[in-house]
Formats: sequence, structure tokens, C-alpha cells
Amino acid sequence: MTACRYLFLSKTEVRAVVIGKHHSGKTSVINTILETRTEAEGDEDVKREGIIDGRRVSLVETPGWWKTFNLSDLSNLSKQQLVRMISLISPGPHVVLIVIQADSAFIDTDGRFLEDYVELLGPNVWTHTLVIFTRGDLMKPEDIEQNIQKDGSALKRLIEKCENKYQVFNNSNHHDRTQVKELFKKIEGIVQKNNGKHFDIDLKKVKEVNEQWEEIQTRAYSRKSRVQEKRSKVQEKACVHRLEEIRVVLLGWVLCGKSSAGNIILNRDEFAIGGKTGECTRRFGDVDGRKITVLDTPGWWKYFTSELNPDFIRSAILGSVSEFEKPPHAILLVIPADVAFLEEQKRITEQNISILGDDVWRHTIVLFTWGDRFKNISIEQHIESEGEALQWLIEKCRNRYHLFDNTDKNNRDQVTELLQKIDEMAAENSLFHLNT
Ligand SMILES: Nc1nc2c(ncn2[C@@H]2O[C@H](COP(=O)(O)OP(=O)(O)O)[C@@H](O)[C@H]2O)c(=O)[nH]1
Ligand SMILES: [Mg+2]
Repeated sequence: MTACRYLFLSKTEVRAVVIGKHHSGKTSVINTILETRTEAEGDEDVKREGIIDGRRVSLVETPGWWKTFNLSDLSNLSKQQLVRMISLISPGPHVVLIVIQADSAFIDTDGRFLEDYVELLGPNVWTHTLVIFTRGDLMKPEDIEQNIQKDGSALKRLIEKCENKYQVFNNSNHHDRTQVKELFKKIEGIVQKNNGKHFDIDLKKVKEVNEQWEEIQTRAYSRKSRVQEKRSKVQEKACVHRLEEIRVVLLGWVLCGKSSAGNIILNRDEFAIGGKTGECTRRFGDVDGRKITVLDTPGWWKYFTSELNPDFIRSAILGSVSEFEKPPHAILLVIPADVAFLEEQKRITEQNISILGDDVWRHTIVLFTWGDRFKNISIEQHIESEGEALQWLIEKCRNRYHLFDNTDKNNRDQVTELLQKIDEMAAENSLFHLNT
């Protein structure tokens, strides 16, 4: 095929996949290219098409990620979603558009994570990549250039990996077609350089992931049914009483969302968010006409085994139960729902929780946070796709779990339902006694 023929191809059809962190501007980039408007990011509308200067353009938006330091922190579900989205533009994209905010810091960890993430598509993907800097209106072109040229910087390394292909976008003016024309010129260059060939999706991997996904759906459905069945049985047989007074303890690693969950339960900002505290804090409130006591704890380090934790953490865990005049009704083991939960976290969580003795599990509910990240998927799908470590934990808590969106202060139903689950658990058990 001649170069001319490749050029012709890229002028008739372009398939692209758009990758980037959450809020990097992926949806806006697609809006700018297609000169349309949709607000939702990462929602159902993942594949969008249009005709640009006579060529058919298909764009697939991938789900994105939040601030994550390591690829191993990314949940299985997020990795699976990426492969499933990419397969929407079979047989493969001509170009992979990597979206980065021009005015945000891009440090080494961001660079390393991004490289690993892009390579989930396959090691040969780099010849098809191009970086789009969004929010170009907020940065001077020479400042962007300077950031890219900074010796040893993560951005320089990334741009070099992308063979120096990038384009600056101003999405606030999506009628500016010059930026889109420039982008397509660069895409034509990529298609030519790859001899007209698109990036080949690993179809075997896609098939595998799709099959896994089918299984996950079935297992998630079955777990949900089991939970509902068990709850109905408990309600029928165990004479569930509405507890007028409930005492709960929040346990979990640092920054998992304990204090935020405490505030949601009490419907007031009682606990400091994002801070490091060395002590337990007890706060009270009236929720649905019940007297609630919440004990917030400092939390352990996510990657440190319990021997490496400072003494005060062990004391705080022990104190979390003994500090009450009466034993707590529930231990809420807080776990962020949008990150990986690996064997290492299982081991560390088990070590820390077991400080309270073996009986603790009978009184524990896993409280998942970051429910706001679960728009089109269920928590059961996450549990089933994440793997054995998380499933072990859920089973250890006798299939008791609950999902909170700590950003939605108006959603009181999530609290009412948690309290009902505590009523049910109490009906199953006697109160928890410290037995170490
Ligand atoms: N988007 C989102 N952010 C959350 C959620 N829960 C907690 N956060 C954020 O996570 C960070 C740590 O939360 P915090 O409650 O202080 O964690 P703690 O160390 O376990 O008490 C804060 O920046 C919170 O705003 C949640 O459900 N959704
Ligand atoms: Mg806290």
C-alpha cells in the first residue's frame, strides 16, 4: 500500500479510544471533537460517533481512575472495564488519546501509573498514542512547552514514549475547529506511520474478560439473592428488635473513609476528615429516633503488618471496644470499594481485627465507602470480580456488607438500612465481649 492510500484511509475513518484520570476532561475532549455536549463522564454513552471533515469518527471513552499510586491498587473491575470498553471499537483503535490536565502537577507516580495503565492494552500500543492537554486556556503555550521539556520530568518521559505527539485543547471553546483540525493532522501522521494499521486488540484477552464478566454477573446476582434470603430468614425467625440505642466502632486503614462514614451516620460533621489522629473519638447523635454512639479510630497503615504499626494503633483498636461502658453492637470494618483488595490487605486486616479476638467477626459488618464511584455497577459485582481475598473477608463477616456514598449527605436511606442490618446482626448474636 502506498503512503497516499494510508492517508486516504485516515481521511475516511478514524477509531479512537480516550484514556485518562477522572476529571481529566475526557468527555469534554469528545464533545469538542464532535462539537456536541453531554455532561456525563464514564456513563453509558461510552461510544460516540460523528462525521468530521467527511471522515467517520468513532470515539470510545474509558472509565478512568482516581488518584492511584500503583497499578496493583486498581480494582480488577476497573481493569476489566477497560478491556470491555476497548472491545467496542473492534478490530482496534487507530489512535489512543491520553488526556491530561495541562494545569495539574504530573509527578513521577502519575507517570509510572499511566504508563502501566496504557500498557494494559498491550506493549505495542505506544506508536498509536497521542497526549491531549486539556484546560489549555488556563496555561500559556510556552509554560506547557516548558513543563514538557523539563529534564528528567515524568511528563517529558511520557511525551517521549508517545513519540512527541501531543495537542493542546481548550474545551471551553468547542467551536474552535483549529485545534480539532490540528489533532486530525497528527492522527493522520500516526496512521501513516503505522502503515494504515490500527492497534490490534488482543481478542483472546477480550474473549476471556467477557466470559469472566458473564460469570461475575451470575455470581453477583447469586450473592445478592443469598443476602436477601438470609435477611428475610433472620427477620422471620430471629425476632429482630429495633435497637433504641446503637454503639458502633469504625475500624479500617488510614484514609479509608472512617471519619466520613461517621459523619454520614450522625448526619453532622463531628469527625475531622482527612486528618491523622492518634486517638479514638466518641460522638453521639439521634438518628431515626435512636440514640447512636460512634467511635472513630485512628486506623492502621494499609501496607504495614500489625507488628510494624506503632503501639498506639494496637491500643486504639483494643480501646475501641473496652472504652465503652457497654460493649458495641457492631464493628464497622471500613473498606474503600473502588480499589484492589489483595492478599496483603487481607492479611493486614485480619491481623488488626483479630487483636479483638476471634469472636469479633460475628459482630463485624464490612462497610464499603466510595459508593459514588459505583454508578453502573453493583457492589456485588465488585466483590465477585475482585477475587478471593475480598470474598474471604465478606464470608468471614457472614456475608454482611453495606455500601456508603460518603459524598451524598442527603441520602439518609443508606444510614437507615445500615442500622437495620445492625438490628438483624444483633438478633443473630449476643453482644460482643472482649475476649483476647
Ligand atoms: N468520593 C468519595 N470520597 C470519600 C468517601 N469517603 C471518604 N472520602 C474522602 O477520603 C478522604 C479520607 O477520608 P476520611 O474519612 O478522613 O478517612 P479516615 O482516615 O479513614 O477517617 C477524604 O478526602 C474524604 O473526603 C466517599 O465515599 N467518596
Ligand atoms: Mg479519620
